[in-house]
Amino acid sequence: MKIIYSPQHHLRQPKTELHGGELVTPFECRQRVDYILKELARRDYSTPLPENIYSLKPVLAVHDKHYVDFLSTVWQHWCDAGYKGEAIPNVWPARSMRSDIVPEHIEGQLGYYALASESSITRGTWEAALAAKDVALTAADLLLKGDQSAFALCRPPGHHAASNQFGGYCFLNNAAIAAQHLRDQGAARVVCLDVDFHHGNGTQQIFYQRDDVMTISLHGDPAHAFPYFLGYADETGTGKGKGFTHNYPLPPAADYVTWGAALGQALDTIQQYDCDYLVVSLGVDTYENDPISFFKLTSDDFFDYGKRIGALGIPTLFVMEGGYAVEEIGINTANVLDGFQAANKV
Ligand code: Q9C
Ligand code: ZN
Repeated sequence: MKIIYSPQHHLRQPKTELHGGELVTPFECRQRVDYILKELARRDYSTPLPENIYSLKPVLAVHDKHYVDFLSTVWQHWCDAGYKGEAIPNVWPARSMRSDIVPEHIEGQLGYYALASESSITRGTWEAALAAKDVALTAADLLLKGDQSAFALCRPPGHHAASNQFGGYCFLNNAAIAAQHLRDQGAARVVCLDVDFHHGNGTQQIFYQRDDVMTISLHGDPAHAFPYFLGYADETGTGKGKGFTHNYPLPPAADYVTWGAALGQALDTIQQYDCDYLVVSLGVDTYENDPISFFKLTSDDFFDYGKRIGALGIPTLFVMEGGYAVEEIGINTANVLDGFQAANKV
């Protein structure tokens, strides 16, 4: 399995994350990628390939043009407004107000395009997000050329990014951009399987009305976990997309017995759908020692579920999402990829 990676992820280096009423050092940090690369190098993986550069066309196939314009200029506008800190949203078009207006002031725009406040925007955020989408598209092109699998080591992650909102450390939805690219290059059906601890709200929203891209997410019950306002079991799609969204909200302290049973149902559903490609939003924040999550998967469990995904025999694109137990992130990620390949060898 080839690895695609861009050093440009270093351009995203926020100093702050609003967490528990404090500005802390962000959980989503550059060291995450360093640890993954280190572990992959220690195992049998070839040197990561650099990303090709793509236009904005595949981005605009899933994201709103005004949102993309906002992301590409927000840091400049924030600085122009005279603010000295990182760009953190602090007001939203909440239920009691209007959501049909995009304010002119950057503070208002920031709230309009944000779905949460933890993802401080800084210089370089947009450039890093662009590179992450190039990583995902380069890896998707490997599948289109016939590779059975590829790993897009994206950072920043993407699955919380909706068609016109950022948040949850995500700006461009790398997995959705890749899935749409696979469709546009000829695939009839694609499945996005999200195994990150958090609900893949962005990916779900982007494909909610469609039957050509199925989205499945296993995650901490949103009654108890971010993003709180999406990811419930009764969200199943709308219009012709009805029945093509699947959610498995799981309770606090869920271990591999519980999580693995939900995965089994998800894998059955995937088998019945007859897709050309599988895009796995690979977050390893389901790990028992993750600092912001509440599942109890062990490092061995990651190998086991990688094997089960591999046993499907579907060409698979792994796209990196979350995982914040930084020192173990490499082992857990590589275990999934190793498991996948072990299944594909037999
Ligand atoms: N301040 C991904 O895993 N809220 N995003 C966390 C700690 C946001 C997670 C609470 C979590 C976002 C890609
Ligand atoms: Zn996550």
